[in-house]
Amino acid sequence: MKLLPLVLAAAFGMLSAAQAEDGYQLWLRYQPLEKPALAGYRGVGTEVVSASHSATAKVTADELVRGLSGLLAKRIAAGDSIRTGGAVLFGTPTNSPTIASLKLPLENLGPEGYVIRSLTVKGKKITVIAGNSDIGALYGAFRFLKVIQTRAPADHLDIVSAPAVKLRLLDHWDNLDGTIERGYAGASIFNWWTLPEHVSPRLVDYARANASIGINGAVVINVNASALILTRDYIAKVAAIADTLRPYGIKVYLSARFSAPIEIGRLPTADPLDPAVRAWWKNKADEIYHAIPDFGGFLVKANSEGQPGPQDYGRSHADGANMLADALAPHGGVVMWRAFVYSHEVPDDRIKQAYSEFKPFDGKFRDNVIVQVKNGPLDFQPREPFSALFGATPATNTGLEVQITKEYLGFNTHLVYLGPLWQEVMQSDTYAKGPSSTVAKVIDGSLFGSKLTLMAGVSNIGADRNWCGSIFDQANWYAFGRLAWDPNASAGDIANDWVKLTFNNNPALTKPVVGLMMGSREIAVDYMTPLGLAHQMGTSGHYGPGPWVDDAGRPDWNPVYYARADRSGIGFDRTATGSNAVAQYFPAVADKFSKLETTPENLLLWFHHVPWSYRVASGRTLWDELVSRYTDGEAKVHAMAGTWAKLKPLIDAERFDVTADDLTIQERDAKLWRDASIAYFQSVSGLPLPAGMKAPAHSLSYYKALSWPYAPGQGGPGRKILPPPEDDTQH
Ligand code: GCW
Repeated sequence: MKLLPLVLAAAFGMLSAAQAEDGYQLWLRYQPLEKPALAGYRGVGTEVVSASHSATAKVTADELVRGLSGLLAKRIAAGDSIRTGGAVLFGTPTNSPTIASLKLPLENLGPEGYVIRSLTVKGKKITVIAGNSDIGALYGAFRFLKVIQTRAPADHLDIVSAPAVKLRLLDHWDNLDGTIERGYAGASIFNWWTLPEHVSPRLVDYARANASIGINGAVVINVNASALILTRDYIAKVAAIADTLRPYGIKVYLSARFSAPIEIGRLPTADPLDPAVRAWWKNKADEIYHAIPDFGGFLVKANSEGQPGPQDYGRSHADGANMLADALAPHGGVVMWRAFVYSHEVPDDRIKQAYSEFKPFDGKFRDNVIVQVKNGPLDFQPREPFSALFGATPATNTGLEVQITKEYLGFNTHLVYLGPLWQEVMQSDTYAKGPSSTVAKVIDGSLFGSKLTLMAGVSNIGADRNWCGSIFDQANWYAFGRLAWDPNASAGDIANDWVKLTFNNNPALTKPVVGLMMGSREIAVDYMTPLGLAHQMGTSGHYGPGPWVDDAGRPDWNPVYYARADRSGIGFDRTATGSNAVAQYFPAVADKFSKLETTPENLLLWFHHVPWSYRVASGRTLWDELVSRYTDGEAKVHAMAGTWAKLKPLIDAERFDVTADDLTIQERDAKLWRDASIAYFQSVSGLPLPAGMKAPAHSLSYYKALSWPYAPGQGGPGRKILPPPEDDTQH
């Protein structure tokens, strides 16, 4: 008799979940509810019903069966008509006469929105999940499962939701050799070598996870792109990925190397105004769409960090983007053209360059081009102000790029939840059209009425069993999807959901864990780059402190370029007396950042060169404050580890232990950051440590001599590309 639960568990596909808590199942664990909670879901019933036979409807039914049978620990059947009371009916008004007859408020929800309603139809209690397309219903199904996973009431549901942003994309910086630039979770999940014949089943779970949070596109290779991806054999491989992701509403996109017409097309030039080049891209687009009819489009990094681009031929970013846009337009594809451009040949403050390059071209881009702007004007630092480009180009589609992988925030071993960082960006007020012109409104298109909207996140996914390199980094993937769906969502609510889905619903656990997450980003800022400092990381690998570095090959890659510390003070003067970057913001913002007194303290050294003796809000001198911030950061990581240790009885051993180990690494790193930074800045300021502050453990020369040649995430294409042989297929 004892066998029965085990047999049932196996039948419902729950066995693997019970066996290993290795993080593979992410937030889709569907563990059986506790007995008291189960009682609340009796009305959900035992049937999943749909009249649609599309591939998407099939995976929706599979997910509902999997989720409900796991959560409710009972047998759930899938069918095409309601037989008993207590069914879950999903579909669209077109494929379900029942849904059509209900006249649900679907008109303004677009192709991806959904309605979930608890109803009684012909005397039977049902939960209806309806969209205008099967994809909308799939999103609704995941939302419905979340209701039960988080133990929210499910008997009087009336949920209406639609995404605010059209393109919600993961940008993979995955290389064709399987490495990932800035990837800390193992090798790429795209196994180019065995594609297209073998598609890893893991890609199905990848698609499920993405669909569950509304992600609807993936750029599958690095922006530092290899042109090989555009060759016939690789297009076939990409097509196999596209076929796998399609039922989940996910389109594939490719990074396009601007010089591909030369490298694989045998043309002498890649000049965007050259007719042969234009024809080459047009043919290439036709070829791709022949293999992948719903191909999303191209992402381009051009004339940035050594990448080729239109400026190599004296042409503009608009010329380059529009050429590709024209090639894709007949097929409905888009071009995402990155604004992350800067050149060491330009003698201006690096953070001003994207704005200077793109602002003059406002209105010059085709409708199917979207300029993709990093959240801050520099490069995914622990804290930056929002990029001045948001709001500055009303006649240009403008999308937001954030980095989910934590290149500058402790890789995969530091517990840093990025929700608050992204929320801070979204809620920043650009003042483009007066107060309340938030970045969120630029991104969702409401500020300027843009139709093509985008939020892209640089993926943190790899082939590690837990996908992201740590359990808590899964929260960043999750939060990205949720914020792309709703840029005004609260980072705290998202964290709360994630903890419930990932661990359990016990408030003794959820409260402290959400607390850990919500405080974590500010703590990382303090031990790495407090008070508006930026880019103080070691060269290349970007691991660990390197505030003294002044030989990185280009001035604007050097930490000393950013901190500008000297005997008199520290910080980058970006006011009118300095680089005047403040002038790129709208007047209300520029005024605020121009004055020392009105600049938020957390951006002080970003905008001002401040004397060491300046008194900050705490009453301390700037020097004392800087030392205290580093010290606080380190102390708070120690406290985080203590909080986690107390949670041991509430978490499975596997996920508890690995996270505890990561926190030990984070403590070690925070101490290193604190000590090395203080040792260096003290050598510059010549000031004594504030009373009671412990001295760095080592001398400055010790810290300077440290190096981490094997810091992960430094893989790159770097291969010589030979054009493939001419197609000599014998028909
Ligand atoms: O953050 C920097 C990274 C590069 C990256 C670049 C970019 C893909 O250090 O590795 O290259 O930004 O965003 O293009």
